[in-house]
Amino acid sequence: MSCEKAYITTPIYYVNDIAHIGHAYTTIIADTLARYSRLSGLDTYFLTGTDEHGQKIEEAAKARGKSTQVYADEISATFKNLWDDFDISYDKFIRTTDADHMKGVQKAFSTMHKNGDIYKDTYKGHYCISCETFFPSIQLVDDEFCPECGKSTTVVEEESYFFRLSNYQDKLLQYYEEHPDFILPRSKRNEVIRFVEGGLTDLSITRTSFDWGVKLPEDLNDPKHVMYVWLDALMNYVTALGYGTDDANMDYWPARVQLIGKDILRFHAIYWPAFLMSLDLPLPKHIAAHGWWTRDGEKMSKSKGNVVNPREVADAYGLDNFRYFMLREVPFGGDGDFSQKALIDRINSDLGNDLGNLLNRVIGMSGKYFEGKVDSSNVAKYYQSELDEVHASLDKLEPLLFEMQIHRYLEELWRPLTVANKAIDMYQPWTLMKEGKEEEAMALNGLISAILAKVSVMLYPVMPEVCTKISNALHFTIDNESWKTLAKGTDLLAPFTLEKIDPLFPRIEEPRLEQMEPVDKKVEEKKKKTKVAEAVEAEGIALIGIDQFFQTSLKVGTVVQAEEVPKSKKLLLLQVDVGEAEPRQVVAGIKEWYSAEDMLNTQVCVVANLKPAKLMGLLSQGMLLAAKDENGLCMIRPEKPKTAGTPIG
Ligand code: ME8
Repeated sequence: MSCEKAYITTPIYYVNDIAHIGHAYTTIIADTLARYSRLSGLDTYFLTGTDEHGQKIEEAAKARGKSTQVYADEISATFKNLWDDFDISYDKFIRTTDADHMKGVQKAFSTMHKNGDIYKDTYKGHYCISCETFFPSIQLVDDEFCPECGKSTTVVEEESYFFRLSNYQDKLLQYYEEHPDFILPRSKRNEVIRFVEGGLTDLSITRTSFDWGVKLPEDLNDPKHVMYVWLDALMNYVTALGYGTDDANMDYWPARVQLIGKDILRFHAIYWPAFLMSLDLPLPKHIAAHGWWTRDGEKMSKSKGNVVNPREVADAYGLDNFRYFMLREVPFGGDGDFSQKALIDRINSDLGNDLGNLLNRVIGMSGKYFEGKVDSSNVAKYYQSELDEVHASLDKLEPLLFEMQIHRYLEELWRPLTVANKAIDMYQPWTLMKEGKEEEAMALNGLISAILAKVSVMLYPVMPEVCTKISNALHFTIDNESWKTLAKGTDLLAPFTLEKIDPLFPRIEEPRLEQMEPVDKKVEEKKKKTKVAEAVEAEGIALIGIDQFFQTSLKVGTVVQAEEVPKSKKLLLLQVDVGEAEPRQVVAGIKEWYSAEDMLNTQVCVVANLKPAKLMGLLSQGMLLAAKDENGLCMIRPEKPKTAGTPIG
């Protein structure tokens, strides 16, 4: 009998630099899903790998004076080694420079071409090498800068093959409509739908101005073109299964979950399904987009040099602890901040106090009163209501995981631990023993051990090493059988003698990483400060480059309407003309110093590219510049009247 299949993928990572915790996060979530999937008896295939073509990689290699292939080999190996050291349970590590992959991509190109979805024309527009993305001029910031990363774009005018993405607009919208959980979390789905409804233009899918990419199929006889890196990269999800070569594992397709970061949602939720439709292949069940990790509140990126090295964190705090922290700390889809303090709090509190202590208590209890023996025969007789509560919680878990509510999964999984800790406090084994209620005390011992066993089966996908230690101590094995009987079923443990083990989560008092090192020497160089920089930084001001400054769009605005926000002591509701089709609504916390009347028809300076936020239920689409000292606050305004929308900088 063939068993149900589950194919789980991560994005393939660019080899322009080594891995940071963002990459580790995606991979750890995917690993958790793959482990759970195997545990629950699904025939699971887990893919990860590296994305090695494109202009960005060619330039990164050049900058290091290496041949592109040698450079790609080196960095790809650092990803693979990291995942191996992290015991990531992938079934295949694909590289886009693999011959089979390249053959598969060519096959896909030919098929799309035969299906009438590819034509040749000229591309004229802007290209951001860092994002490997084309942008029409209208989307650029100040006619030049990339709207995604803020870097300067390159003007491209070259012959190109195009994919008829515009033909897929209606089909995609219909698909999103009919499959409301195709994009997870659902909040991200609306973003995609709005984008597609805004109109899709055909996609340039080949380049002629550089060489580092997959060539077109030979029958097209057009050797100066290489494929656009995103077409090449997205195809990895099926070429890894043998698409275009031997089809060996294509029965794993469509994927159950394709895990990505929110930065690449558009590629996966629009281009990828359109390519698949063109190839007559089914679409994945879920595209799941997680949020962004920052470090101590700052955006973390390879180019900024403030990346957190996952290996350092895992070495200092333990790999399983790091895995637990990442999955528990942030609701899936939301952004998270990495700080050692938050990590230490999670380890000491959730892991040490709730889980570790429980194991210590049961080891202590059985050692002191029963020579280490645990017998569950009478658990139901004394503690049925506790068992019912535990089983009710466990029953809720599985859907949470595959709906990508992993933080909720862990939250719910902690309830049985609370039941166990409460039971000890309430029934007090030492009192039971004093009162001669030995059978009841042993049953309590059995209850706590069973709860620990059940929790460790379900926690295993997140913390495999720790849970294996717990299961060894409790004399059972975590596998599909125990998943069925202990975690999904109501079985208890067979009688056993508890092994004493060292505490799993010794308390952490101090941060273990003095200063987290940047991951790259180049970054180290960048950090060497000039005298001026030192003086400025001594004032507690972090230096930024001009390109970072230009990421902020500042504009002159005219306040065309102003009113008080009811029930608010601080807020005014302003409509500010910043030279766009409609005025922007800005909620400003200035009422202590300015009345609505004071503000009306005056000019202000507006931060115009802030993400909209809600204040007291009102949408605010910008921020006003102001200065505040002990004498109060004043607005920063242009010295002379300026046309609304005039850029500042
Ligand atoms: O985009 N926080 O590769 P990439 C959370 N090659 N996740 C982060 C992160 C952060 N600060 N930084 C990176 C590419 N990630 C393409 C993908 S797939 C066909 C091609 C994670 O090396 C996140 O999952 O830039 C993001 O989507 C991925 O790394 C991008 O890695």
